[in-house]
Amino acid sequence: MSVLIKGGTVVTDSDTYRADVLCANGTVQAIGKDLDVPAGCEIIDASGQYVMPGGIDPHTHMQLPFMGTVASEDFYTGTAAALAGGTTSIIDFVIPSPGQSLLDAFETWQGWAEKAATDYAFHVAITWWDDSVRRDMETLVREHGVNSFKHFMAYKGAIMATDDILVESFSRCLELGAVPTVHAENGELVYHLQQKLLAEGMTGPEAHPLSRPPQVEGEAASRAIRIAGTLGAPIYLVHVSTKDAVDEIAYARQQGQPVYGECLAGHLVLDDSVYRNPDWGQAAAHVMSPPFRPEGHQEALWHGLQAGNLQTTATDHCCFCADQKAMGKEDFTKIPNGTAGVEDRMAVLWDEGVNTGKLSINDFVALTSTNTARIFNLYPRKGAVQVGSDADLVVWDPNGTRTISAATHHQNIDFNIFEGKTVRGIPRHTVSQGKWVWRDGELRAERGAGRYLERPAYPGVFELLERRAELNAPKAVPRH
Ligand code: DUC
Ligand code: ZN
Ligand code: ZN
Repeated sequence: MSVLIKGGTVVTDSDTYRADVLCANGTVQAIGKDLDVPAGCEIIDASGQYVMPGGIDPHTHMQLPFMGTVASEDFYTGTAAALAGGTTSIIDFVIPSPGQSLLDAFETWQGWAEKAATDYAFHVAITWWDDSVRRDMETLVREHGVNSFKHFMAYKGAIMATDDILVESFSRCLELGAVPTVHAENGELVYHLQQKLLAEGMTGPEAHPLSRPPQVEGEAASRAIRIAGTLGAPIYLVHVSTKDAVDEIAYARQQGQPVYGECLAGHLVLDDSVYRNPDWGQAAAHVMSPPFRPEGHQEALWHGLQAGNLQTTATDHCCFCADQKAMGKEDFTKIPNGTAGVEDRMAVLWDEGVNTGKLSINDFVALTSTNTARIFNLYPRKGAVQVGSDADLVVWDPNGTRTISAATHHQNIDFNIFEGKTVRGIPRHTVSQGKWVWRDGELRAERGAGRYLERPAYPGVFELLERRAELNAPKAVPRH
């Protein structure tokens, strides 16, 4: 089965040109003007539209067991929704319970992910430490294609990685050629502030952002960056949400440190007023960590993207429905943390980034797929439109519109943080592994079609440094 995407404009992180794209056997077979139509080939009319690499969401939590419940979106429903949004790969997180073998947890997540409709990879969290963790990290890198390890600096008493663990694990990552990543929030401060707020009688969702103010993220970002810097390891900060953390990243990069930052579509457009909604359910539905931030931080994130200090966009897609959020009715610290977005990330970034002139269309590609593929060693299989790359593509209609709503989205959650927002610029068609799976509103996601993506380690930090230079290379692309 082959698919010809005809008459569109190909957009990569560096180039924009008119060409047809022929996909067969799961890969891109040819790119060129007026390609011949092979017998039996399906044709996607892309005239007036952009043909771009399918999105890669580097931060999702499908069916995560968390805070006494399990995320409502599973690997099938979540990846199907991703396809409807133009995203064709995800990187999810294996999160072992403290004391649990990393390899056992990895096997469990692999089992859950078998039903995925898109290709997927895993970061593995380091939630505790002993010699077996050290050994298992090597096995994961060498035998299972894991090249990134996640550290939660928050969630004290649960999955928090303390400084001793950060030092051991970052050092081990460096030896193995893997990228350490961090959820940067000072867990001790969060715990302290949570107890204080509860003692003062603040039990509702409005207390959530007060328990995790921007300094809590800035301090942890600085600490993680400096620990990595001292050891000579690279570091990637997930869901950077504050000016405080962007400034830490910018400063370190200026000193030549290989530091990378990710930001979430939600943090770019929402602020902390969502927690002051008098409707408890509406406010609780926005409880995630880090929280939405006071006005001003959003602009700092956009500047971080524009300046190249933040390189990737993600969602932290982690769905909990109203009945699950209700677990924290009497105590905000028990509201399961998480919001959705895997279906909406690309359209929100286009609407708020490209339509406003903040980003070029090439920046958009870099920020939705290519940079992630480069940092996590999936490029050019993913994040590219090249002969030989996987035929994971999105045909983007810059004039199409959609009003985002929980009533019409494909995500398995009863709430949408972008509810009512009308975006201009939508994924009209999505091709995954060479198959036309999103056809102008018709979703043909296939349960179990997704493949596990092995991500080889880098030989060492030096190659990473080279790639960082590549990422930072000035591009002669005018702003859109
Ligand atoms: N933050 C969330 O909001 N949910 C899952 C994990 C996390 O760090
Ligand atoms: Zn996190
Ligand atoms: Zn997360």
